[in-house]
Amino acid sequence: PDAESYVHADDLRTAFAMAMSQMYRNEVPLYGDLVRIVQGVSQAALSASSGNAQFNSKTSDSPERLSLERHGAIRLGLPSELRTVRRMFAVLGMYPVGYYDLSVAGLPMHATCFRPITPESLARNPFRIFTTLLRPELVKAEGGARDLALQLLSRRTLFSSELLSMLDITEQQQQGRLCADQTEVFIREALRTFSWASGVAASTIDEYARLRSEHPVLADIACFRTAHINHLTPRTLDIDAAQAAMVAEGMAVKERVEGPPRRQCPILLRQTSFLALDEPVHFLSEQGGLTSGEENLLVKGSHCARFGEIEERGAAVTAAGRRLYDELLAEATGTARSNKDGRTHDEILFDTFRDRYPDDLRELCRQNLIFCRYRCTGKQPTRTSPDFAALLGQDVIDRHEETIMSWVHCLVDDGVLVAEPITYEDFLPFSAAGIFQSNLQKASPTTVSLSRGGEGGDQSSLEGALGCAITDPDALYARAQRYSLLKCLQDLGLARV
Ligand code: OOG
Ligand code: NI
Repeated sequence: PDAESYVHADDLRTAFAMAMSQMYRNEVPLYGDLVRIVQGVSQAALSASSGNAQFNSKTSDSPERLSLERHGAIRLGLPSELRTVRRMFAVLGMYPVGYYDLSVAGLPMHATCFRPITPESLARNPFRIFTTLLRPELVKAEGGARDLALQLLSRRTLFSSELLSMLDITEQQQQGRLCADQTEVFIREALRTFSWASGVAASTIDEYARLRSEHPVLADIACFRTAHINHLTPRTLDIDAAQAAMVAEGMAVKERVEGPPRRQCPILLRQTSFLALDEPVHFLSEQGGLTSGEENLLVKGSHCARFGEIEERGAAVTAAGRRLYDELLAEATGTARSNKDGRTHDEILFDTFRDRYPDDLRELCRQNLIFCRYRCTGKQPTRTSPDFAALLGQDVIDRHEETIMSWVHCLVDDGVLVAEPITYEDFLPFSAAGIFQSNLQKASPTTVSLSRGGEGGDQSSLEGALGCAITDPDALYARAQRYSLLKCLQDLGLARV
């Protein structure tokens, strides 16, 4: 095929995300209600703030783009499943970024996020999928739940042969791209992998109950024939207003918004959800009855896992910014737990961050707490610059970071440069844990599933399963900031890039 017949991964990702959204609205009608509520809140926020420059910079997106999904989540059982999902997402321009150890929250899983990595692709469509993988070694062996889960997983095939052969072909094509005439089939077969499949289980109801009593997430992963998406998440411009609107419509909503408190200068990620629904499921009447016909699907039961979420994103924070966030979050969580003075959790969070996490752009930049993209305004600098003449190439900023940054901050104050926060594109492990816990009924305390508590993450085994390295998100933000600065130096005639 010639160059024009290939689809750009960014366009394919947009088509895929839209098809997934449509599928999920069909499968979970309440999710459609959520999207409608969020759109209403965004419209109201837009009209209330027309003319507010700071707000408008957050909303340079068109109204249609505003309501597009920003992420979804799937849970996988086997390393081989993750490997194929990695190949599938590569076609969509999504690559594994960041490692999330969920054992810190008592979940026998770890995760990565498949997302676009270049600023251009992120600007075109930032859709990402939070992808968890079971860590069977964290499920205790006694009682047989671990073996049962692995046995059920070994019997299922998540991917159609059509999809698999399409992946083989695509990987041989130019830059691993799909041809335009393959798009429809690819999206259809990819979505099949993530569909609810009419709620037909791959286990008997007894097997389901055994796994569920060990840990609900085990049953969610191992008892189904597909890696059903468990939620999708559109963006909201005002998550507190959206949460209130969800409550006003009578939705059962997560108790509180996860993440940092409400701020003038938003950082990281705030999220909330309506609670997972109890949905009808048809279980097999006999063990291993997968290949038999419909008559096997006799036993009615239910399963609670799928929900709808909303998110509001702020600035990506530096390592220092993250340390401060983690510290204040832990302190607020501790205070809320031992709460004596009647303040709500949200009030405690707000009070803990106030005065201790700077909330204006200039301070955030000066204290090197957030990543920014810098731009020249066109105004000429009047102060003398450091001597850049001898410095060329990528590492000019690394080697002279402090000198350059303090000079940059002066140029921002002089109006020669403007700083724009770089949006956080990733997730937060404790927020993710909060989302998980709100949407899975708790494991009974006597059957807590972690066999070896607190031994931490295992990034190299997740990378082994993926068959590639996981990109460090901070390296991407740092690169974007550095690139924008080099561009400024160049525009000011101070360095060659
Ligand atoms: C994933 C939960 C993580 C988020 O928004 O933090 C997540 C899951 O429930 O499988 O999506
Ligand atoms: Ni989510």
